[in-house]
Amino acid sequence: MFIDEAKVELKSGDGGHGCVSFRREKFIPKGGPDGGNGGKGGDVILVCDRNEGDLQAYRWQPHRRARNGAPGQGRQCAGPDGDDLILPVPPGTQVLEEGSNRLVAELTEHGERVVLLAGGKGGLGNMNFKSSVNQAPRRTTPGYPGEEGKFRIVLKTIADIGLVGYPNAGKSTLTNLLTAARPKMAPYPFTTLHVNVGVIDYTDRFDRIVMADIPGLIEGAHENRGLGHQFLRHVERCSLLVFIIDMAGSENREPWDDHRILERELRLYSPILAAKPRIIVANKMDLPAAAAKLKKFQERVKDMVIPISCYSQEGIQEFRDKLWAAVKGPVEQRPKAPAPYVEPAVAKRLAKVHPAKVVAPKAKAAPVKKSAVKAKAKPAPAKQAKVVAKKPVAKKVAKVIAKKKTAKVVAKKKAAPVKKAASKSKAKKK
Ligand SMILES: Nc1nc2c(ncn2[C@@H]2O[C@H](COP(=O)(O)OP(=O)(O)OP(=O)(O)O)[C@@H](O)[C@H]2O)c(=O)[nH]1
Ligand SMILES: [Mg+2]
Repeated sequence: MFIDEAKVELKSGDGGHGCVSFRREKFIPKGGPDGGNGGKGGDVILVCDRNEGDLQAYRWQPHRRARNGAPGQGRQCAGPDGDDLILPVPPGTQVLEEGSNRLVAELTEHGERVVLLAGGKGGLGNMNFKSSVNQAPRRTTPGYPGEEGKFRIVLKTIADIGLVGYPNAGKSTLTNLLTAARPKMAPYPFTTLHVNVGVIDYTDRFDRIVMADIPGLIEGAHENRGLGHQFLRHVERCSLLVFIIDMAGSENREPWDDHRILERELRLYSPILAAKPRIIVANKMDLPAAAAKLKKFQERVKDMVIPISCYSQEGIQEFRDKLWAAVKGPVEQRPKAPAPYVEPAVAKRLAKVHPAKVVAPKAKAAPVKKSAVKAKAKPAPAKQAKVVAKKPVAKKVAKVIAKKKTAKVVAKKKAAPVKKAASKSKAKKK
């Protein structure tokens, strides 16, 4: 049985008490205090060990404690320290405080050590308290108590890619084909009951990709239907998700419905997991119904789709290459994280409040554009206003100019009779 979660109660060792003792020897009267210190209590230490497969040991033996330090002894002898409690855990283990669910420790690398609970310090023997004024002290200090706590230990498998799909989609068959792992495969749902980790060897590239095959997801897994969705924690650390979809659409399901439901279940488990980049593997392409459905499926889905068949091994080499490019290749070649999902109802409401911020679907894009156009059109009245404001000025100026012109004309007209009169007087003189 594979156990990936366990509750434990741990306690580090108490420190040993200090000792009261006096030196008693022939010919040495009043030898003085020689009580030694107590030993330190043992620590509780977690050690990451790649040879550990799961947390079974903790499920069956949840109460563990380190040894106490021994009390001090006469002749200035300190008590021995208590042995540490070494707890080996598989890579990817998280330790959470029970109740608060605070992450206390996380071990990912082989050989990593974490002191979870420190042992209590030993007490002081009476030899520490001698002085010129107190030459026979009977004083000691007790050992400090060790720490204790209740923890939840959770294993989150470390893998580069995680296979996500409906039961019977062919996840275990693909793992068998590409890696040396041998998960059980059978034509009935929920064959796989726990995570299986396999390694895809790229000997030509001197590289490898670790793949996690997890149990199948079904609609309502977030409500504990099927095997629930807790095992998705094993793909939480993956850098890429690989959706395996049965393209032949067995059990009266359509591949695009499977894809939609898988996406939804991921979102309901964790939005962080749903935001991971993904590629889609269209499996069972050897079956007759698959080719027609693949076309329809590709029209509906934006992510990269790789058609394969685990039976005929069609597309397997291409899948291996694309997988390597997506996980280890240049950053530009890797699939990008999907755009954050917004529920249609929420998108509608948000569009009303923040029209510019919501990326509305195509049909709704028009009102945003209109508003944008309106927003652009708004400054126009201001310009008009300027023009309007300018007009009266222009009119006034025009009036003033007109007045000046008329005045000049009048002046000229008035001046003309003077000239005529002058010419008349000149004629009279002649
Ligand atoms: N025709 C055909 N059948 C396939 C192909 N791949 C897998 N199968 C069959 O599909 C069935 C289910 O395969 P599994 O690998 O056990 O599926 P799974 O996704 O691991 O299923 P669970 O462990 O139940 O979640 C088996 O009978 C396989 O032989 C394929 O490419 N073509
Ligand atoms: Mg399986």
